[in-house]
Amino acid sequence: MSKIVTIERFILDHQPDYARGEFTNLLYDIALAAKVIAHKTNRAGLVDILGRAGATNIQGEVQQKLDVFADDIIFRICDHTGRLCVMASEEREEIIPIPEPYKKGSYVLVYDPLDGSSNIDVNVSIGTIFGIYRCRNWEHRGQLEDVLQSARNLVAAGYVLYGSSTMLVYTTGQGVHGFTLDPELGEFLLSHEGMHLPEVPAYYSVNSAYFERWSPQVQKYVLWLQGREHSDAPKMSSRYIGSLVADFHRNLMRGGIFCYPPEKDKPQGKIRLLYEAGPLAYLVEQAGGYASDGRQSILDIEPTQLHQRTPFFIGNRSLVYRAERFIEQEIDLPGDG
Ligand code: P6P
Repeated sequence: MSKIVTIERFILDHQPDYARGEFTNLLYDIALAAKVIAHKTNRAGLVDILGRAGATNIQGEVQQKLDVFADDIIFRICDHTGRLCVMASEEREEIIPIPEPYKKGSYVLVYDPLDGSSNIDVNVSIGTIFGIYRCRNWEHRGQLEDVLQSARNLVAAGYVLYGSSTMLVYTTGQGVHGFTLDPELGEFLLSHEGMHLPEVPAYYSVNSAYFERWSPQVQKYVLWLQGREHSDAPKMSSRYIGSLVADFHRNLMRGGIFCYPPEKDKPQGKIRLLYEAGPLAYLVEQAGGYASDGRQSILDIEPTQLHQRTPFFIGNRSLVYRAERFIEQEIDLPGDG
C-alpha cells in the first residue's frame, strides 16, 4: 500500500523556501473549489430532475448553468482571501478586480471554470483549467497588464478532471503531480507523483471531421499521424472526445498529441490562449512534452487580448515538432507555376 498523502500535506512539503503561505494557501483554495464543483457536476443530470419544480432546485437555489456555477464558486472562494490582485475567467468579458475592502494579494488567477460544459448533458468528462502568475504592477489593484502575461511567466498551472473519478493535476515548476478525490473523505489524495509523458505515444486527438477546413500542410500532417502516405509515424490510435481536459489527461498518461489546428475561417483556431493553452503548455513541459501554435512554443506567445485564441498542438515533443515541420513547408498547390 502506498503512503497516504493529502494535497494539503503535499503542497506544504513541497512549497519553495521563499513561500510565505500565500501561494500555498491559493493552491488550497483551488482544491476546495474543485471539491465543490465536483460535488455539483457529479449530480448534473439530477439537478434538472430535482429542480423541475420551477426554476429552483430542492435546496431553493436558483438553478445555474454549471459553467456559471463553477465560475461563481471559484470567484467566491478566491475573491476575499487577500492572495490575489486580479482574476480572469473564460466566463467573464473583462478582468475580475478584487473588490474593496479586501486586501490586494501578490498573485493572478486565470481560469476556465468548466471547459467542455456542453458535454455535461451527454455525461462526458469535463474539466477546470487554471494558471497562476505573480502580479506585475504593485502600485495599483490588479490591472489587465497583470493578466496579459506569456505562459512562460506562470508560477503554477493545472487542471481538474471531473471524470470516472475527480483528479486534480498541477505543477509549480517542480514536476507534475496528480491527486484523486476520495469522495467519502472529501480529500484529494496523492495518486500520481511525478507524472511524465511516456516515450512512445499511444493516441492522436483531432477532430477529423474538419479535414476540409485545414491548410494542405495540416492535412498532410494529420495523414502522417494516421500512418498514411509512407508515414514513419508511431502506430497510434485515434481518440477525440471533444473535451480538452479529458483528451489532454489521457494523452499525458499514455503519450500522444492533441491538435486543434487553424481553419480557413478560424485562423486562430478555437482554444483560448490565456486560460486553456497556456497553463496546459506550462504543465506539459514539466511532464517532458511540448506545446506549439504550429510555429512557436505556446509559452512564448505574448497575449494581447483576454480571450484570444490560438492554434494548439500539445503532447509528445517528437509529434509536436513534426507538426511544426509540416506546417512550415511551402506546398506547391495545384495550378502553382
Ligand atoms: P470541437 C469544448 O467546447 C472545447 O473548448 C474543448 O474542450 C474541446 O477540445 C473542443 O472545444 C472541441 O471542439 O470543435 O471539436 O467540437
